[in-house]
Amino acid sequence: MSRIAVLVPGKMHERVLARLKDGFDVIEADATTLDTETAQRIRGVAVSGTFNAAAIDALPKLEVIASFGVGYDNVDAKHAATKGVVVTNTPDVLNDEVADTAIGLLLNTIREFPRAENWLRDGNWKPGTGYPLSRFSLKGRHVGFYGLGRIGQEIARRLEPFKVKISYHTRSRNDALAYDYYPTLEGLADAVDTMIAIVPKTPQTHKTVNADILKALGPDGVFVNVGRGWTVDEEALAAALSSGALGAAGLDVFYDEPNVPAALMALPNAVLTPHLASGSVPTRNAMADLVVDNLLGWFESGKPLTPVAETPVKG
Ligand code: A2R
Repeated sequence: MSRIAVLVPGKMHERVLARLKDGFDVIEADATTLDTETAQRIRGVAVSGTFNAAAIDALPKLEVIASFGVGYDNVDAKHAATKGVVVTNTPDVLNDEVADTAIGLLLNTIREFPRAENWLRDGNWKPGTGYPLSRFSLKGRHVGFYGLGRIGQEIARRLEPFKVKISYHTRSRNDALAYDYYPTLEGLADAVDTMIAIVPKTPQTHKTVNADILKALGPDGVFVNVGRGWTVDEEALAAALSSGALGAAGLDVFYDEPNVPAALMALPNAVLTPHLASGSVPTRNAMADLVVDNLLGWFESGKPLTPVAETPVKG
């Protein structure tokens, strides 16, 4: 019996490729450049980059797209749904890693550990000298979450022992949570001095962290983003950090990755990391396994493990 053909367009985690090659006929190519016969054979896709409507339309027998990562804004899940094509992502297996990263980034931003290390490595630590005291402390802060889903709640749980006050803004209140709820992002920004953004990239979240929100956080305010750069007006952020309207920022995600604006690069009060929140070997392996297990689940029993909200079947 011939094997099911699975397309892998673009770069993909080695473990996904190795496991897929055990059970599937793996074709590494772009969907829109395939010859008709090959395109007709493809029933599954494993992708970690973009898979748009044109790519979906190029594969008439497509049943499932397994996307690597929890954010699946790079896949046209709505279009897939209109064609009965299942889309899966890799939620939950990365929650702990991203939450750990968020706490590290928050502390690095507030206590300036990366700058202090550079200062030491540059040979500045001499008898009688010391790295300047950090302007800010985490102690006593009021942390507002913009987004409090799977990852946000893990970050919040980790923050509780730090004895900070925690509040949040989401579209709907979560009655299971004891934190203060703010129905608007503006209201949250007015109330808190520290904001952690962990919302998906959607039309509604575009550049919502703007000059007004940053100004509301204030000169002692700290902004951390581990969700998507799409959510932030980066020009306004750089201006606020530069003028002192905002105290400091820790950013793992950017609007146009891997292009980080020069204005942000030049700022001493910004801690910048290259979208590494889930980037450990164990966590990326777990994400890779979930990509493959979603494809196996679909083709073996018609049940993907983690279909996205738009998808026509439930797991
Ligand atoms: O709005 P709600 O009640 O659906 O809460 C979700 C919130 N959220 C928003 N909050 C305010 N305004 C919006 N327009 C909006 N859209 C979504 O973001 C929920 O609290 C949170 C998303 O949580 P999850 O769907 O569980 O996602 P997870 O696994 O925490 O990952 C978040 C994002 C990914 O989509 C990637 O972009 C990134 O983190 O790695």
